[in-house]
Amino acid sequence: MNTLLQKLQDAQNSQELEAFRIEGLGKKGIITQKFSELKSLEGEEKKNLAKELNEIKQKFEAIYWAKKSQFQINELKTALLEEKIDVSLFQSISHRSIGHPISYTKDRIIDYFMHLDYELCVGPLVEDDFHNFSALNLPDFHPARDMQDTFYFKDSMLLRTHTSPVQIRTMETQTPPIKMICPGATFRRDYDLTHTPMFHQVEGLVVDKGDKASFANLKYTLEDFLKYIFGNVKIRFRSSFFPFTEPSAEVDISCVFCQGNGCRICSHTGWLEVLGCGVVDEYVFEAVGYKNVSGYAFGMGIERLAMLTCGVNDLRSFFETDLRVLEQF
Ligand code: 2NM
Repeated sequence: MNTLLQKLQDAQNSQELEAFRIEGLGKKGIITQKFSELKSLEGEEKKNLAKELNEIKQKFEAIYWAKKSQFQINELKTALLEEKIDVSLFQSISHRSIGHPISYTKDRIIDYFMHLDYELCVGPLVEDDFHNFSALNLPDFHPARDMQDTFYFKDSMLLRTHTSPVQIRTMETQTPPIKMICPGATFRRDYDLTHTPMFHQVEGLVVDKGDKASFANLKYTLEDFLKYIFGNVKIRFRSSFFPFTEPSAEVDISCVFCQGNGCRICSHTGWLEVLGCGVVDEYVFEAVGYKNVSGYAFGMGIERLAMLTCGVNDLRSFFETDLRVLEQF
C-alpha cells in the first residue's frame, strides 16, 4: 500500500496517473483484490478491514482526482500555447492573396474614380420608398417594387435594391457640381446559380450646372475606366432603357475568355455586358429640387466584374467563406 501511495504521489502526468489507477483501483488492481479478500473473513475482523480499505480507497481517490484535474488543466494550457496562431506573423509570399475578390475589385474601381476626384459616398442599407424608388422615377405600380423582388420591412421600409438612393441623398444635401461614387451591398429576393440575395454595386454620378455634363463625357469616362479594369478590350455602347436615365445605354466589352470569337461564357456573341449608364432623367432632378443642371450616371455589379477579372465561374464561391478559395488569388 505504501509503494502504491508513493506511486500516486510521484505521478507527474496523465500517463503515470493512469498507470497508478490500473495498478491500484482497476478491476485487477491491488485495492480491488484486497476488497475481494473480505469474502473469507467474518465478524469484527471483516468489519475492521472493510473500514480500513474504504478509508484507503477514499484517500487514494481524493488524491487521484485532484491530480487528474490539475494535469488536465496543464495539458490544455500547453496545447493552447503550442497550437495558437499568431495572426501578426509574417506570411511567405506564396501564401498571400489579393484578399477577397469582391473587396479587391471594389477597391480597384474606387481607386480609378478617386484619381478623377470623385467623392466616395455611403448610405443606409435600410431605405425608405422615396429614396429607393419614387425619386428614381419608379412609381407605385412599377414592377421593380414587387414583393417578389424587394425585401420589405413594415412601414414601406426596405433593403435597398441598388445603391442609387445614396445618390439621391447626396443630391439632397449637396449642390452641383457633384462627382461621386457609392460602392456597397444591395439586396434582392433572388437566389439561383447567377443571383444571391445580397450582392454589391458601384454606382457613379456626375452633376454639373447648365448643360456641361454630357453623354460624350460619360462615354469617354467609362471607356477609359473599362480599359483600366480589363486592359485592351473592345468596347461598345448599346442603346437601352432605365427609368432614371434618358438616353440610356448598356456597355459591353469584347469577351475576355475568347477575345470576341464566341464561346460559352459570352453565349457565342463575342460580347460581355459589364455596365449600365445614361443621362440622368429630368424627373430625378425634379425629385431632389435641382433646376438647370445636367448629369450622367452609371452602375455596375461588383460580383460580375470580379468573376470576369479574377476568373471565378461560380458566384457562390464568393460567399462560402472558404480560405482555400481566397488562397487561389
Ligand atoms: C445604372 C444605370 C444607369 C443611376 C442613375 C442614378 C441617379 F440617381 F442619378 F438617378 N443613380 N444610378 C444609374 C443609371 C444606374 O445602373 C445599372
